[in-house]
Amino acid sequence: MKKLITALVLGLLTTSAFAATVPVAGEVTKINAAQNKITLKHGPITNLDMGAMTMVFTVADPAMLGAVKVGDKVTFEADRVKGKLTVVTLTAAN
Ligand SMILES: [Cu+2]
Repeated sequence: MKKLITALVLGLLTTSAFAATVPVAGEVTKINAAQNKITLKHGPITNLDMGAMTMVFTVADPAMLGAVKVGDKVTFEADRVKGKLTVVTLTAAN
């Protein structure tokens, strides 16, 4: 029984809700400043259990959108914030 409980605790600790964000490579395909959103073609996001795809994210800070433009290669970190998939850091790759 003790082993089972330990396994359950370890299982909880390894779910994505507890995982730290990791840097991900992406490319900006669309910027929607009015809605505070950015579309990124991105590689796998391990902390969100997500494979490579193109999708829309909310940005944590509207100023992020002024620092990049469509076509830019970027490095970003994403997390689930208040139920929304959110870009929490964003930097142009070069
Ligand atoms: Cu995605």
